[in-house]
Amino acid sequence: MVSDIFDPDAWEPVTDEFEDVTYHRARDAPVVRIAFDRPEVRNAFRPGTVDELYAALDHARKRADVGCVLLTGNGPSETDGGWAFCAGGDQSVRGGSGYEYRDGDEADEADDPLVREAKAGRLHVLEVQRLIRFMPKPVVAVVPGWAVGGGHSLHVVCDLTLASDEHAKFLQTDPDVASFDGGFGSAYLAKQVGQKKAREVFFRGKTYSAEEAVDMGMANEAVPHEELEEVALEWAEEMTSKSPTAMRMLKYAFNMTDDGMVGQQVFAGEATRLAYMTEEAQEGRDAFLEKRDPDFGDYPWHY
Ligand code: S0N
Repeated sequence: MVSDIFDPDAWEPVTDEFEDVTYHRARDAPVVRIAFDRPEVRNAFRPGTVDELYAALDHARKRADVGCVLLTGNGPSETDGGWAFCAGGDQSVRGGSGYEYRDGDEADEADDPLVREAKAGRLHVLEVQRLIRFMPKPVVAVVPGWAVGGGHSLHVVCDLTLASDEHAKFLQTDPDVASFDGGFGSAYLAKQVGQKKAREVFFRGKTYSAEEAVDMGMANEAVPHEELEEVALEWAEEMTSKSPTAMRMLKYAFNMTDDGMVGQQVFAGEATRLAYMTEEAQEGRDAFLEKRDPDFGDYPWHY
């Protein structure tokens, strides 16, 4: 069972190799669904979860036939019926300097001690945040239950958030467990909800309903729980019907104002890709290869 509200007829597995994450592709649309699959711990992530999440997201990033990613959490928990998007870092594997691989997983089994050392105590969910941020296609957080701590930060960094009106709950516990997301989780949240509200989220640790999250501007819409995945797929189909180039340029344009030189670099990289597609750029390449001076005389100085 993936999730009570998952429609198996709409999706096919991309891989069954993962342990903590499920990864599906829509049968009839260029859309993928990536889900935390640890409902018994409210989809908290351990290092292996983050590795799998990164691998799935990076696969989706590179696929030219994928235009939208739905990021969600499977559920409900078989133990108590609770729903979660993600409850952040798994506190049971938190060591002295970060989250640790345990129980004979990949890092423990690595032959190379340098690899083992490099993998100990990492905070690599931040690499996942950057992947979502810089992915050239929209990522939608589909929130069926708790979005807490590092799970809250993940929904914040996603392009859109769709929430279950019944079970979605938004909570920042970072300072309760002596953790702090000083990047997108807090500063970018403040861009979405304003400084006072963002400080309240972290400093008071209140729980917000889906409706409150929408009112605050950190979620886009709340829909009936049973319809959550159906609506998410509709949103994805709508977005993937649009121009891929325009969508990519828009996402990077929205990012650029907050992302400094890196934002400029990412946006400019796409501008370079577009420029490479022109005859003018090809004249530059051909002149070099043909060992002659380039002739740009035919190309206009647009205004
Ligand atoms: C999610 C909560 C509010 C749900 O409460 P509820 O519904 O009453 O269920 P519980 O009975 O509490 O939980 C059910 C079972 O799930 C286990 N569990 C839940 N969350 C976690 C977790 N995070 N780690 C491990 N186990 C978890 C419960 O223990 C319970 O299992 P049993 O029954 O066996 O005890 C509530 O559970 C809650 O508050 N959870 C903790 C939320 C939390 O504090 N998360 C960590 C916050 N910090 C981070 O995520 C840091 C992330 C990070 O890596 C980072 C690093 C650097 C910079 C930034 C970040 C960042 O992204 O923030």
